[in-house]
Amino acid sequence: MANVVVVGAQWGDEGKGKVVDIYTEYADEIVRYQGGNNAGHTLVVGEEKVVLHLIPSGVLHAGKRCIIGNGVVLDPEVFIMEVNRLKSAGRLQDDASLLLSESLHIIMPYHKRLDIAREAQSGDKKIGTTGRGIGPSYEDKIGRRGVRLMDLLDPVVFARRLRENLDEKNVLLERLGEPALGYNEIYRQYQDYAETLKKYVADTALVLDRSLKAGKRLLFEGAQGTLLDVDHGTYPFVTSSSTCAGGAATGSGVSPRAIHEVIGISKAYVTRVGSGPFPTELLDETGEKLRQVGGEFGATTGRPRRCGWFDAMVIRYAVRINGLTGIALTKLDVLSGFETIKVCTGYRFDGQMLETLPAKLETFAACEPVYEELPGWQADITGVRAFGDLPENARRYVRRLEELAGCPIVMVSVGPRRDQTIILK
Ligand code: 2SA
Ligand code: GDP
Ligand code: MG
Repeated sequence: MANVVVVGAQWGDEGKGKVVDIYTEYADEIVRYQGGNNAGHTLVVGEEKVVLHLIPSGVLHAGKRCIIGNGVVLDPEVFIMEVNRLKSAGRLQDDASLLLSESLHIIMPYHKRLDIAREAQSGDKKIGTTGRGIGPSYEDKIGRRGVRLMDLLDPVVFARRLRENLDEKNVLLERLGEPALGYNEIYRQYQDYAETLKKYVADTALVLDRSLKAGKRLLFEGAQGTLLDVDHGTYPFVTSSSTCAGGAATGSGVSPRAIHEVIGISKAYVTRVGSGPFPTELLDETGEKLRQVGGEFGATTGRPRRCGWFDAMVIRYAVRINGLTGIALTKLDVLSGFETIKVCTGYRFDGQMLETLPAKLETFAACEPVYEELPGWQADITGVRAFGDLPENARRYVRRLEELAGCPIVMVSVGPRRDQTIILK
C-alpha cells in the first residue's frame, strides 16, 4: 500500500479513529499533522473502548511508530496523561515508538483561559469550541508569539517567551474580567513537563524523510473534518487548523509528492458539534433517533452532536478539496429500521440550483436542501461482512451515495469494532 492520508469528509467524528486503526495494519508510521486535544478518536478493540485525543490511533498496534507532527498544537498535561494511561494498559512500552516534532506549538494555560472566557462572552456568536485552547494557540503560532516545543526545552528561551506572553495575555484576560496568571507557577509546571517530554522530541520532518527513503509506508491521520478547515470550511464556524489533505504536507514536513492516496471518511448521515450552518440538520425526532442510535455525543466534551441526513453537496466538496481517491462510509448500521431515508442531492438558493457549497456563510445558511428519498431496510446489519450480504435497499443506498459523490466507496463500516467492516476495493 502507498502513503495514505485519512481525512474527515464532513464536520468531524466520521469514525476516523476506527478507520485509521484498520489502515494501520498496512502502515509503518502513523502521523498526526494538525489539531490538538480537541480531537476525540474512538477505537473499539474487543470489549475495550479507547478514546485518543493526541496520540495517533496507530498506537494500539505494537511495532508501529507514531509521530505528532509540527502542525499539531500540544497540551503537555493531556499528552502526559494519555501516555500514562496507555502505558498502564500495557501499551506504548517502547518510548522510541512515539515522536514529537520539536517545532510543534505548545498549548499554554492562557490559551485555555482565553478560549473559555471568549466563548462565554460571545453570546449568539459562540463558535462552540471544545475549550481546549486550540484557537488561541494557533493565533500565537501565526502571530509569531508561540512557544514551540524546542523553546520549552530551553529554559532561557522559555522564560523570555513566557514573560512576553504573560505581559500581553494578562491584559487580554483582565479585559475579559478574568484574573491574571502568575509567572512562577507556570514556569515551574512547564519545566516539569519539559523534563518528561524531552525523550520524545525529534526533527520529525527529517525522520519522515529518512523513512520515505527507506521505503516505509506512512499513514497520516486527520482530525476534525473538511468543513471545519480554517480555509475551506464554514468560516468562522471552523477549527483553527488545516484539516484537509493539504494539511498533511505542511503539518508534517513531508512533500505532497510523497502522498498517493487520500481516503475521506463519511458517515452514512451527517453530524456536527458546535455552532454554524448545517443544511440537512434534523431538529425533530428523526434527528434525536440518529443521535441516540448512533451514540452521537462528543468524544472530548460529551456534548450532544447535531444530526441530519447525508449531504451529497458536502461530500462532492470534500472529494474536490481533498482529491479523495476513496471514501470509507461509516455507521451504515445506524440507519437500519428507517422506513425511508433522505439524501440531499443539491442546494437551492434564490430559485437557482448551486454548483457547489457557497463560500459566503450567509448564503450557505440560507440554502434549501433538495432531497431524494430512498427506501430503508429493517434488518440488523452489524453482523454483515460482505457487501452482497447487505439487504438490497442498503446496497442501493450505498451505490447511490457513491454515484452522487463521484468517488468510489472502498469500505463500509457497520459497527464500532474493527471486524465490523466490509471492504469493497
Ligand atoms: P476548537 O475547539 O477551536 O477546535 O472548536 C472549533 C470548532 O471545531 C469543532 N471541533 C470538533 N467537531 C467535531 N469533533 C471534534 N472533536 C470532539 C469529538 C468534539 C467534542 O470527537 O467528538 O467532544 O465536543 C471537534 N473538535 C473541534 C468544534 O465543535 C467547533 O465547532
Ligand atoms: P473520529 O473523531 O472521526 O475518530 O470519530 P469519533 O470517535 O469522535 O466518533 C465516531 C463514533 O462512532 C465512535 O464512538 C466510534 O466508536 C463509532 N463508530 C465508528 N464506526 C462506526 C460504525 O460503523 N457503526 C457504529 N454504530 N459506530 C461506529
Ligand atoms: Mg471525534
